[in-house]
Amino acid sequence: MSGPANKLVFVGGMGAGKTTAVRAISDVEPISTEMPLSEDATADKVETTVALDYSSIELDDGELLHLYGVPGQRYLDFMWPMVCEGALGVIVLVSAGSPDPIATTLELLQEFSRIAPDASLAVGITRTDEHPQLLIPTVRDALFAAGFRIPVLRVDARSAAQVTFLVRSLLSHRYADS
Ligand SMILES: Nc1nc2c(ncn2[C@@H]2O[C@H](COP(=O)(O)OP(=O)(O)O)[C@@H](O)[C@H]2O)c(=O)[nH]1
Ligand SMILES: [Mg+2]
Repeated sequence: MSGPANKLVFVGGMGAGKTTAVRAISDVEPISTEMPLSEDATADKVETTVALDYSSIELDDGELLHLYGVPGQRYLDFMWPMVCEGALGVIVLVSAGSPDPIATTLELLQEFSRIAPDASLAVGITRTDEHPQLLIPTVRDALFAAGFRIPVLRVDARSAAQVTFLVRSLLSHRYADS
């Protein structure tokens, strides 16, 4: 699969906010493959993504940025290399209410920096309004200590402005690096 070059991937566990984030910043109606949630009803929602979200946005220069949301669950990891091929960036979304947000984030960063070594990385911590106990500087320090010097931002996936800011942080970090 040789995907388009202007490609940005959101990855995260169930309820991290991938579908919501893609929808929030899309110019067009997103395509989401949702399936009814079965027994492991750990999330407070009736559907969860088992495959992909896809949409696109037009950047300031008129270029199209393809957006993908891919599940972070291990048993779906066969999708990761396919979705990441040619990606310029990977944004790890993690809910502040997930059991171990820092460990979850680190694990995904380690996986995706291996799968997509040329992609820039950024982290968005969602649902901090519901779970204010998770402090962003704590997350940032932990990731930094593990070698990830990347943008780490609080983001409400429902907010187009906040998701756009996160995307811009990744893009500007990318161009600052090179
Ligand atoms: N309160 C709150 N809800 C959020 C935030 N971000 C996402 N959500 C909600 O979290 C739920 C799960 O998001 P969803 O996009 O379906 O997660 P996905 O499984 O990663 O695709 C949705 O109801 C979102 O509206 C946030 O920052 N605060
Ligand atoms: Mg989803």
